[in-house]
This record gives sequence, C-alpha cells and structure tokens, in this order.
Amino acid sequence: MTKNALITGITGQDGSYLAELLLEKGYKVYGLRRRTSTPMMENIEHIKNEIEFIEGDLLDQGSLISAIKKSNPDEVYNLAAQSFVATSWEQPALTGQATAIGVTNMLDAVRLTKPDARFYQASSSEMFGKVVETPQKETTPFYPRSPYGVAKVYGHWITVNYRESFDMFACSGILFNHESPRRGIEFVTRKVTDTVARIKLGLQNELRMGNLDAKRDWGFAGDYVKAMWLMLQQDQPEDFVIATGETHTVEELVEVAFGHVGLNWRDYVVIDPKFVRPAEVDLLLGDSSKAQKKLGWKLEVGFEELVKMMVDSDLKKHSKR
Ligand code: NAP
Ligand code: G4F
Repeated sequence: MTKNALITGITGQDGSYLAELLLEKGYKVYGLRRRTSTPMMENIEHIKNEIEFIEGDLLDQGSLISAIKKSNPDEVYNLAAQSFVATSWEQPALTGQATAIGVTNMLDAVRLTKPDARFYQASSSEMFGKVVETPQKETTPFYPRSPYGVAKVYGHWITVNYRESFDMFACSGILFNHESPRRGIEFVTRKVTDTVARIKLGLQNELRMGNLDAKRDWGFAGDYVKAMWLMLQQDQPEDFVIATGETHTVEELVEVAFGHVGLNWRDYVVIDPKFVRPAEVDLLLGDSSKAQKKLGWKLEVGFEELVKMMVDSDLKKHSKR
C-alpha cells in the first residue's frame, strides 16, 4: 500500500532531500508551500512534478487542517521554521510564531484531523546552546542562546507533551548542523564555499566573516534525512540525537574550503563585527550512539568530503554563469 507523507518546509534544504528519499521509497509526497511573490523552487526543481503541493503557512491554522485533510498523511514531517539563527534576533516574535507556535499549530491540526499519523519535529542542537555537558546527548539539559534556540525548545517540549497527553506517535529529532550544496546561502558553510568559488573564479576578492572560533558538529543533510524517516518507522515514538561525533572550528572550515582550490584563507578573510552574534553557541558536539544502536543509522559523508563537495558544486554553478 502506498503511504502518504506531508512535508512542511519542502522548499528548504532538508525538505528537498527528504522528498527525494520518500519518493524513492514509493511514498506519495505532499509538500506544504507558502505563497511567495517569486517562488523559490531551486532545491526541488528536479522533482517538482512528482510532488503534490498544498498552499499553507505554519501561522495559519486553517490552512494546516486543510493540508492534513487533503493529504491524509501516514507520516507528517514538520521541517518548516524560521531557521536562520542570526535573523532570530532581528525578528524574534516572528521566529517564535513560526518556529515555536507553528509546531503547536501543526500538532493540533494532526490531533484534530488525523491523530494516528506519525509526526516528526525538526528539533535542533541549538537547544543545547551554552552547553552544560560534552558531548551532548538526548538527556543533556537545554540552555538556548538565541530566540531561535528558545523557540526550538518550545517546539521540542510541545511535541513531547502531545505524545504524552494524547498518545500521539510524535518524535523529535535533535539534529546537529547539517549542510549540503542546497544549504541556504547565508549559513556559514555555504557562505564560505560559495565565496571561495567566486574568489577562485575572480568574481570576488574577500570573504567577510564573524566568529571563527565557534565549533560545530557538521554532517551531510542527505545522511540526516534518513534518520528522520527511520524515527517514524520504530515501534515506539522516541527522540534521537543525530550528529557526527566530530567538531570543527569555523576557521577549520574556511581553511579546508580555501585549501581545496589551492588558496590560503589568510589572504582573503576579513573579520567583520556585523557577523558576530549578540550571544554565541561556542561548542556543539553530539553523541548519536542511541540512534546508531536503535535506528541502525550511520554516517556516510565526513567533514572534509562535505566541504569539498560544496565547493565543487559552487564552482560548477558559478562557472556556468
Ligand atoms: P531551511 O532550508 O531554512 O528551510 C526552511 C523551510 O521552512 C523553507 O521551506 C521555508 O519556506 C519554510 N518556512 C519558513 N517559515 C514558514 C512558515 N511560516 N510556513 C510554512 N513554511 C515556512 O531549513 P533546513 O536547513 O532545511 O532545516 C529544516 C528544519 O530543521 C528547520 O526547522 C530547521 O530549524 C531544523 N534544523 C536544521 C538544522 C540544519 O543544520 N540544517 C539542524 C537542526 C534543525 P520558504 O521557502 O517559503 O522560505
Ligand atoms: O551556519 P550558521 O549560521 O549555523 P548555526 O547558527 O549553527 O545554526 C544552524 O544549525 C542549527 C543546528 O545547530 C540549526 F538549528 C539552525 O537552523 C541552523 O541550521 O553558523 C554557524 C557558526 C556560528 O557560530 C556563527 O557565529 O558560524 C559562525 N559564523 C562566523 N561567521 C558565521 C559567520 N555564521 C554565519 N551564518 N555567517 C558568518 O559570516
């Protein structure tokens, strides 16, 4: 029997990889898409004819109820969010509405319309913020450091609460940073790989950066969406940390990216206070042993391979122009 899946955030990085994975598995994929004056379909251009789009917004409860009715989903993946941490200080209330209350809107739409659907919430390692233990795992207490992190903590706990209150099959994946050639251009990995490609091709001459000392546990988005699917195939709903178990500084990222095209990063990087955040998450390093053991999840792409893949993709993109 064909399964139906509804993905919110279908136009984003993870939405595109998850849609590919579910289509490969024979799912009928529905994508919640909000109306924009210029549609942003780059990530899903190649599969857009296989997806059934439903117009809706996390801020509009009626549109979510109607999306559940139209898609009659076996599985709901709630990936939509205002996901850029820096913007969450510029638009904290909007971030709260989409990234926190949006989760309740989605959970309630499922509860009222299709309570037996399995629900995945895109929780984040940003919830660990000013970390109280290293490595961070499912039991590590949260200490968010941005309006985005605070909103994700709410989204996480409301998912746990709906599971416990209404016996819903609702899981949170606490995913550490994951990247790809489809990553939004303002996130640090893609900003770096895109600029390195432009510098190599003579289209730009400097890279303006914020804090180079921050450490992140960076994995490949294509590996991480497999974990989302695996979580919804378990007998019991549970929360899982998904991470590589390796951490690298932003400086190392910059060094690998420039090194890949034979350049020395010190010749091009300029520190610009504009990109330094009001409060920083200094160190993220995840322990995904629960997911490896219970889900059989494993990592395929390592840090250097990921950065090189992204630089190569940006070189190709800019060479065509
Ligand atoms: P992304 O590329 O920024 O995609 C976000 C998606 O959410 C886009 O499709 C966007 O649509 C949609 N969206 C935003 N506000 C919406 C609203 N009010 N109503 C409906 N749709 C809305 O994010 P991502 O990297 O794929 O991440 C997916 C999810 O995982 C997010 O919830 C993110 O916070 C979380 N997460 C990501 C990471 C990571 O490292 N990537 C780690 C942990 C957790 P538009 O195209 O219309 O803007
Ligand atoms: O790439 P970033 O913007 O990602 P951040 O803040 O870690 O958040 C991402 O990962 C979270 C999971 O932990 C997700 F939940 C969230 O949705 C998002 O996907 O920044 C990474 C680090 C930060 O420490 C930042 O201060 O890079 C540092 N950084 C230094 N210079 C910079 C820059 N970040 C950006 N975006 N731009 C810079 O110029």
